[in-house]
Amino acid sequence: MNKATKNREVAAVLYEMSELLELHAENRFKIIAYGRAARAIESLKEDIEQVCREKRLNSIPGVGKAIAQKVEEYLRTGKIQAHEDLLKETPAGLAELLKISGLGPKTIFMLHEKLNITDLDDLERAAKEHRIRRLPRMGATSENNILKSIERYRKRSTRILRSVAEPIVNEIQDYLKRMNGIENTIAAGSFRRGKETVGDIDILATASRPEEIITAFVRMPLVEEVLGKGPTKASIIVQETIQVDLRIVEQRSYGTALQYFTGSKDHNVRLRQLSLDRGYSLSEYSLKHLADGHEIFFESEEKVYSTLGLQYIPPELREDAGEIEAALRERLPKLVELKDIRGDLHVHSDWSDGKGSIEQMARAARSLGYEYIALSDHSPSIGITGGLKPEQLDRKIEAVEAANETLEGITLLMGTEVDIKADGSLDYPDDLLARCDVVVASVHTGQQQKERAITGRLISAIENENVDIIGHPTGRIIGRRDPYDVDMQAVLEAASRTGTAMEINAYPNRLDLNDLWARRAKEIGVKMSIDSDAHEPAKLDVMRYGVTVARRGWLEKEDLLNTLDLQDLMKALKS
Ligand code: DGT
Ligand code: CA
Ligand code: CA
Ligand code: ZN
Repeated sequence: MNKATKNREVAAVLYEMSELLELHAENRFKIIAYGRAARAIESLKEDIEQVCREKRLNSIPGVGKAIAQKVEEYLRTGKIQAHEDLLKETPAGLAELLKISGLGPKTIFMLHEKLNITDLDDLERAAKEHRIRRLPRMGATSENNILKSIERYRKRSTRILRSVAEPIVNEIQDYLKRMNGIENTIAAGSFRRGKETVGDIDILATASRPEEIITAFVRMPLVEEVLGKGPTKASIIVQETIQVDLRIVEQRSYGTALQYFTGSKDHNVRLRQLSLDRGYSLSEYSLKHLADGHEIFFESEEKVYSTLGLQYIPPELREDAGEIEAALRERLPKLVELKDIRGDLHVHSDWSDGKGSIEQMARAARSLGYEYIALSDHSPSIGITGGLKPEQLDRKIEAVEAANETLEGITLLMGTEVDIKADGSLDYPDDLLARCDVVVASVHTGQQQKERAITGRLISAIENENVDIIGHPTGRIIGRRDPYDVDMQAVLEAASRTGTAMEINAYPNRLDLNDLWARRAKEIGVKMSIDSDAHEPAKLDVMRYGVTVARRGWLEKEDLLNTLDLQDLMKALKS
């Protein structure tokens, strides 16, 4: 980050404080003071950190003692307590309205007072119902502008699936790697941390002549708009709404820069605090001795962590969720890896709604190096998916056995994804379920049920001794459908009691259990299974997205069913 960026960052926080104060109808002078200080720091020619170090913040016109202290606090800790407090006191939806262009805090305050608007949806409804034009200083035009701004804001702020970002990252990486003078290039930010969705893509690179790389970057064929371009950084838009930031640093700073731009912000704030406690100031460029200003440079991220006395923290854990404490005590988990996965227990074939035959699915699984695969086709009650009628199940068992005899190098298991019906009963009788090697039970209808009903429904499935795994346990489809209104804690406790596994569905827009619930499940002793839910051979490889979720959930190989070898798996399924 160059000087101007740091100044702008500080200014942005002060601007936001001024706006929040105005939202709370605070003292006029205070509101104006924050606004003025923000403007002064934004246009300051000097580096704000330098000014702060030299204790000259007071000399900036418009920066009084109280604000100087807050700026100092921000530069030291990465946040301002008063700012955090203001945010806490503000309904989240209301603070978000500040980001709609053309809507100032004064207007938002009025909308809140007069129309009881507290979030984006309220605002949109009020505009559509023409309730805004009746307010003082508003009219039909302002109403229209508000609707347009909401639309633009929604487009800008939609997060994209990791699986959508991945091919873009790969294309850009391939492009950059072919350039002369490029040393390292890597996707940092939330993408590297493995989040299920990313806000934007952050590429970090090291290169001897950064300008040339920047120039080539903004001219890549996939670029649709250039948002900004400087000597060592640029931002572009691809695929209409997806922002990609590129930063180039010197090779000697690669370790600290990668650490910084990987985030998360909360993790970085904690790490910077820890550095201060140890007498260092950590930045994206170096680690500096506070005592004498001596700078240490790191080409590797591992060295940054070890110098601070920490075990190396994998990017997936960097959310300030206890990882720093664990790293201090060398208690980080040994996270599961894709190569630990020995099979897939939930795939569909053309016996139900899949596109591949049993043999095709099995061959694809074998080429991934799996030892086993369970063909878990649907049961009949979900009509559209062509579920297997009870009498067809026998024929499929025979087909799986036949394929097992002809195919070498992989074991096929007879599976089913049996529907959990609205009353909690299963779509096959127990004696049929008992004939399957693997029973995945999932909810596909009545997802709108009230919490008690849907929780009870999942628990009855868990309590059926034939059920091995609960499929996509929350039913959410990212960006499309919310999770069921389920008491997941109660569900996990039931699963822990009965030894039923929970699925981490690896399909890129499902990914449930999510990272947080996976971690909770582990804590209460529930095993999990990462399943692709593939409906065609080529989709088996979504497994990697599920493994990433598991890693973010702190899971180790031992927490999963499908890291077991066939023999141990069969034992686990029987018990
Ligand atoms: P996203 O894009 O919303 O999915 O999330 P991130 O984590 O990729 O966030 P982004 O793109 O705003 O910034 C990338 C990384 O840069 C972030 O993870 C940590 C670092 N970073 C950005 N802004 C700040 C900041 O104000 N303070 C600190 N300490 N780190 C920051
Ligand atoms: Ca990002
Ligand atoms: Ca970014
Ligand atoms: Zn399903």
